[in-house]
Amino acid sequence: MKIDAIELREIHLPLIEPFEISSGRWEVRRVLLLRVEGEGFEGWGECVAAEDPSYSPETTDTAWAILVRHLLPGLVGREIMGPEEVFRHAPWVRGNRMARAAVEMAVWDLWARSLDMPLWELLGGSGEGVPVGVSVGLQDDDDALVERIGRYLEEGYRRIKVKIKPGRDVEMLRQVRAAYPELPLMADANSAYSLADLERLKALDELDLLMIEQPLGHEDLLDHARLQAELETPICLDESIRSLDDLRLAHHLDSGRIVNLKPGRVGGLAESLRIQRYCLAEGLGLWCGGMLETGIGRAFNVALAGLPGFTHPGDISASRRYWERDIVTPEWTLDEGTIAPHPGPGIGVEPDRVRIEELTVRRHTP
Ligand code: OSB
Ligand code: MG
Repeated sequence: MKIDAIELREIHLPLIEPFEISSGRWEVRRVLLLRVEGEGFEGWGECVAAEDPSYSPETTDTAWAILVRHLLPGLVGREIMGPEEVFRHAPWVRGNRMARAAVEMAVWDLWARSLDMPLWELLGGSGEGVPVGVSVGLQDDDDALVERIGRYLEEGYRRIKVKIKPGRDVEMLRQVRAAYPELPLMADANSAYSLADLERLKALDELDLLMIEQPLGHEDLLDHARLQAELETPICLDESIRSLDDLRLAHHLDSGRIVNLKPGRVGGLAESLRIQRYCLAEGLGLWCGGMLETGIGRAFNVALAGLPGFTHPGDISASRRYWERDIVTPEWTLDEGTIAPHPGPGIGVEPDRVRIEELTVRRHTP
């Protein structure tokens, strides 16, 4: 297929409420959206980079620069054999996986639409609803957290992830556990600890958590291995896994036993599929994470999470958990704790062009 046109834009979309983690705080998402055209079809992608480098070194602005200067030039007019080789013209571009993923995923959508096939089917999924959980940001106090969790459980979410940081961890989780003894519960530290906190981290073992996500440094696989050897609770890696190569090393070291897979973090769906197959073959736990995506990015997560090997509910929540109004129709909704991919071609949801236009703050057409 020949890529006939590309349009990159930045939109600003305020979250319903601020989302706070140990390393940062989100209030308004500055999201890059990509629209690609080919053979009379259209595909959409979303860049998950955040406003500041508190989760990953990439940001909305670095992704914009890499896309405009290095990834998009040379793409329009190019004949491609499939989404996995969309960057054949730029094999020398290193890292910057969130920027790459935005293009790669837009081309997956385009490809699926040109085949008149849903993306989940193209990836090999069943189209069934995927079990989902919710990730709860740091709250002002423990009562607010317990109350908030109760509301999400009423909505049907099947697993609760709580953000933790030093001083807001063991005691706080004890309160949650006391209020909900049977709850499938886990904690995400976003790299807030070091091995100097070993005793505190070991105290988490008593809380019957499904897993502890990314307790240590965002690149520190060695200390994660040392920690995993001391803990009963499985460690789940998020920030540390930027590629299948990272995962192979983590597995070799036994740095963790579960992977939070975010397609944006690893450069797109092709690398996500490699990681999914590896986890399946090696018996590692796997689930699909989130980056507070709009309904466009969410569609890719829903399609991915339906593949074999996904062992836990994902951080894939309904549109209304994040936005007053999403930028796709229909919005993503929960059905008995699951979210189902739509049967239509590609990502199965339609971007709301009028609204996206209103939210646009800059655009670029290579
Ligand atoms: O660590 O998984 C994380 C959001 C932004 C950055 C990092 C993380 C998160 C989440 C939210 O936990 C997941 C979601 O609901 O999209
Ligand atoms: Mg995480």
